[in-house]
Amino acid sequence: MLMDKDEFKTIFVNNLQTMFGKGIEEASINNKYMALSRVIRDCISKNWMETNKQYSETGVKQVYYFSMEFLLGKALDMHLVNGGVKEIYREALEEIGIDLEELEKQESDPGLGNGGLGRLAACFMESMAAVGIPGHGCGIRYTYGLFEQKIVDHNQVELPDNWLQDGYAWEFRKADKAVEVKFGGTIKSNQQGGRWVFTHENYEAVLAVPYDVPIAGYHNKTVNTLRLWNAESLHDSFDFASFNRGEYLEAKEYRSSVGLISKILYPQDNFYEGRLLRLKQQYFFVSAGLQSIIRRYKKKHTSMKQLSKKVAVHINDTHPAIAVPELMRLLMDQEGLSWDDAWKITTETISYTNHTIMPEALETWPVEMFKSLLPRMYMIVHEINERVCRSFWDAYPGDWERIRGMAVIADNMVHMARLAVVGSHSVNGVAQIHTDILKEHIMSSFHNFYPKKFNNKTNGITHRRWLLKANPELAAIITDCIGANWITDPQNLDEFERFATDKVIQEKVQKVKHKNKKALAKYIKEKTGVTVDTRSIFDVHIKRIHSYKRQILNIFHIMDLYNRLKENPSLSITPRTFIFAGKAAPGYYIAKQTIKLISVLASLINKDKDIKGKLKVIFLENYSVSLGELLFPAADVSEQISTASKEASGTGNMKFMLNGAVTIGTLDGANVEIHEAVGDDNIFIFGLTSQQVFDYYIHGGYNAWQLYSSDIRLKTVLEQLVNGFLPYQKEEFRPLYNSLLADNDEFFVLRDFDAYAKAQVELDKRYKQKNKWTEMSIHNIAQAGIFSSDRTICEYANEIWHTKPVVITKP
Ligand code: GFP
Repeated sequence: MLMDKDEFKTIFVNNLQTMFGKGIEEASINNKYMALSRVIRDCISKNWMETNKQYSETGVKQVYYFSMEFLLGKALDMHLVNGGVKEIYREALEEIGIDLEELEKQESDPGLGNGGLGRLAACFMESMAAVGIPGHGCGIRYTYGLFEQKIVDHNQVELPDNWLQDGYAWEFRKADKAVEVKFGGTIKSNQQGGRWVFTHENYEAVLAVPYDVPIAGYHNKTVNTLRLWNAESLHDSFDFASFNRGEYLEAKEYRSSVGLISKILYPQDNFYEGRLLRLKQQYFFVSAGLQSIIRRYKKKHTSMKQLSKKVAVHINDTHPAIAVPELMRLLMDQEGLSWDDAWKITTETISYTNHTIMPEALETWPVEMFKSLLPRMYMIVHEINERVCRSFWDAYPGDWERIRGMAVIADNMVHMARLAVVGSHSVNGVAQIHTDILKEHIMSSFHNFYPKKFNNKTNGITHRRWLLKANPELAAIITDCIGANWITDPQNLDEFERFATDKVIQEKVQKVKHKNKKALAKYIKEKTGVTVDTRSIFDVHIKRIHSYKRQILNIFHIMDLYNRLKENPSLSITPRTFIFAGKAAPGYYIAKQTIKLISVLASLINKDKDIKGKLKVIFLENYSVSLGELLFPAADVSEQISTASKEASGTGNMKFMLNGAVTIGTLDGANVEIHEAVGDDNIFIFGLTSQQVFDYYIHGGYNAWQLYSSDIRLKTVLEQLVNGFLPYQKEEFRPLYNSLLADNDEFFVLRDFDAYAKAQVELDKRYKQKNKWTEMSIHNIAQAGIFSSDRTICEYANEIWHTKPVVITKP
């Protein structure tokens, strides 16, 4: 990075001239943003080339992280922070009359992901570069990211997220590295010289063009690559041949269907919708990614046999599981290897992370669809299935039921999770409890058959984005107390523990929290018109809207609190601001109703003078990485209240903790490990355990009606959904009401209500002791080090990928 202010200014001004033919006075804010990005881009490019050169020269093993989603967040500020130039550039720009923050606002926030899974991939990319792991991402360059959410008349409305509209400053189109991906057609096989040769005929070919995004490390010279593939027509933008044949219309149709492949991100999380286009997207980027990996590998190696020593391919959930047969195809059909050799290399190269146990998220494709879109893939999957089923049979002779539950093709469906398990050498869950559930329940047969494959890698978050960048003043306090080592060695954050009872530090931490709350309050005022009390508890529930995440439980607690305040306006509670944000999948009815309920409730409560401002409810629209960066630092309370066993890990819980918010949560996902890290005194745990939840599912015995009838608070709140109490159409929330009563409350909202309400009372009590609360807050910050994705990434590198960090030396 350029460290000299004057040099920086000269180059910046020069960029304005060469890029836009303008001087500072005429240039628009966007011009200035682009010119600044260019300064950074150019500096990074040198390190980027050098990184690739050194990777290639040292022959170190490369990791490729395949993911349908990378929820990156804005890049400019991150580059400035990681490059250590933020203050220098801010000052330099100020001297020429430019406000850095205004420029930063110009950047679009690439929403190429739905939630946790995509954000995890982005944190991993940042950590790999920071730690020096030679790790690259492989994904899709969606023209439209996750929809933009607006709330209109209490309803979620989805608008297209046209994030590429003004260009994306951080991508490099590499047209010369494009590859072809083939769909449909037929496969002809014949024997040549004693081996089978497969020819693909009458296929539809699509051009996959890579756009590379540099991922720079922290204060080092490593720049890794995130390669995003764009689908393009193989023909020129105008297909003269078809035009001359009078087939212009068809040619146009072809181009638009090709473009569709990388057009839009499916807005589903934890839910699988068997769309052909989705399967097309999966094969598209997986095939393109693997082809490019093999091409690069072959530059240095003549035999494919070393592939797994030089390359690790990691599949983020089952979405890229088609990598298993595709790598087999490339090794056999293209490189001429035998089945056995190809299978050995494939399984040694690929590893897989499972992210959910929700049955509705499990991907299975109808055989007919799979076969006609990907005929060669089907042949290979079929053969894989035959072979693995034979070995299952040897292990469990006669146990048809078990084998049916393990077969890759069963009941006329291709089961992607099973394909991922059999075709990889490592299967990991994302928190200890989740891995245990996989081993003992969901994948117990596989665990029994392949005990060594299963392992746990508890998720993590990059503390550089989520603390150093998002909450610089808290970061500065920490650095003043314990030095700056924690930025590269986050486990050192535990040295901050010593300051938990230090009154001076407590006061500083309180001041920063209050400042962050004020910034959020300002944003809330701008966006919703509601004034919130910055001395109230900021109780924050931000994540995708999903029944298992139980936003409804939180809402019921708010409704009950409101009822109690109406009854007794002098009820002694600490004023609370309940803040929600999150998107609902467009076709997920109950999730959309949940948003509507929050919004309606907010309109009722926020203007009710009787409760003297003790309660406010806020729904912030369009939750994104950028909004998260404003919310986490301002939160007092972190709501992590999913039904135990359902949330594989959660990562928002870690971001809150790192910013000093105290968790109220169930023993689910990584909450269990957060609880272990901070101890009983620094967290509010309540509700059913996952064992109890399983027991209810297996043995029955849960009766929502009984609870409804015996708990007057619940009865009142539930009735209020349907008796006209809410200022909305009376029958609107009947389906929600029914899901809790007629359908017996699948996610145990009523069952956990009492425990939750009690935990909230305890929390309120504790918040009143200001210094005690801050002490808890500091404990949380100090124990957050193990939840850094630097730790997670090192575990993946050591235990799954078997690769080591490389120090990139001077360019
Ligand atoms: C999924 C799981 C989360 C987990 C993330 C990352 O998140 O519990 O933390 O993956 O492993 F549900 P979503 O993509 O569904 O948000």
